[in-house]
Amino acid sequence: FKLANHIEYYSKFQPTSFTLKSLIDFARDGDIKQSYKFLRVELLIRWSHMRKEIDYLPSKLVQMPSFQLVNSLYEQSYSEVLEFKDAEPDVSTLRNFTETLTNIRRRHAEVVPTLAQAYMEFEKISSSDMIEKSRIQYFYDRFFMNRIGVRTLIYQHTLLFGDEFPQNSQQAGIIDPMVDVAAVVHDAYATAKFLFVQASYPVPGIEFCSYNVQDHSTNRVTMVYIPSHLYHIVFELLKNSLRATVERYGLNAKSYPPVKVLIVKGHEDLTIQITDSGGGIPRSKLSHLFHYMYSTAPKPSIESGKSCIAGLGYGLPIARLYAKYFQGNLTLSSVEDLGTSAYVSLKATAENASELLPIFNKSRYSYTTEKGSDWTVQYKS
Ligand code: W6P
Repeated sequence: FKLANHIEYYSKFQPTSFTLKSLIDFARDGDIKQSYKFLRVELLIRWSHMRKEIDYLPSKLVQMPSFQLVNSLYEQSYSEVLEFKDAEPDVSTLRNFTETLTNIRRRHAEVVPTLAQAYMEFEKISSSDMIEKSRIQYFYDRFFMNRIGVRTLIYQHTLLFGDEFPQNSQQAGIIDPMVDVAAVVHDAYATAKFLFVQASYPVPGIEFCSYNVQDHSTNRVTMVYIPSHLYHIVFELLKNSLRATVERYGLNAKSYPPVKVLIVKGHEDLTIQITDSGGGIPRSKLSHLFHYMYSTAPKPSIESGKSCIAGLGYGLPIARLYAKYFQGNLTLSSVEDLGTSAYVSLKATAENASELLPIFNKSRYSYTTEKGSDWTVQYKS
């Protein structure tokens, strides 16, 4: 039985979308057998949906060596999970499965930079037209979103049932029911600051303000979330704001305007606004910041030598995917020649935070990334 037949079969099933609430409930009450029986099917379903979409990409992109490398990783992982199709959940099978998942997570660690590489290779041999660019943008958004979802489920299983443990004892696997949002922003700022100092860059300050509209007894904002996802989002934005500020005022300015962070927990949304005075960007160029193509082009910068500040390219589009993954969003608005505000909106309650997952749907295959019938829909409770 060939892999293609399995892909055909499993792609007929819809992926199951979890909420943060349901993931926490399962972390408390679920057992490894249930998780095993569910995941050995769900992973194949989610991967099959993505594999089907590859057939609609420009074939020259798919033929690039880096793309083929990624493809072969997925085929290997797919086959490995498929091996468990009829395996009874005895102790050794379960241990084996957990180990397999850990290996898969490691195997796929470099998928994002490798696909960035593939895009560059493709651009070099045949400059893509607008339709190809938007197809690739559409696919990369969906493929990376699928990857975030798969890695979340895999990581959750290995943390709950393997011999790795979460960073924090109050966590339910990778989910922290009481993420201190300001503390995560602080950590991200500290790391960005460290990188800037390493690169002999000045570091603008940071100012905080937070309001908890749900609980008037405190202005401390906590939420149910995956701390590493929040960290990733905020780190990317802070780094951009700090860098814009330094580039605007020059390396030797006497002082720099601080980056301002506003955290508000409302009834429906938890919003983080990050505002800089880094000179802004014209509105016509805002969308470029989320484009995989523009991000792969080498950027001119005032840095001499190489440093980590310029980032790996896909920081912002991936940060937006993390925000969207649980029904949030990330937007930028700019006042040209003044500064930029980034808005991260997340669901304030764990019941509303359901995974947004791409669904393969041939008839709906379009060039846009608009929410529609080729994404899971959120059912209102
Ligand atoms: C800028 C460009 C940018 C991107 C993302 C976040 C903040 C900022 N500021 O000037």
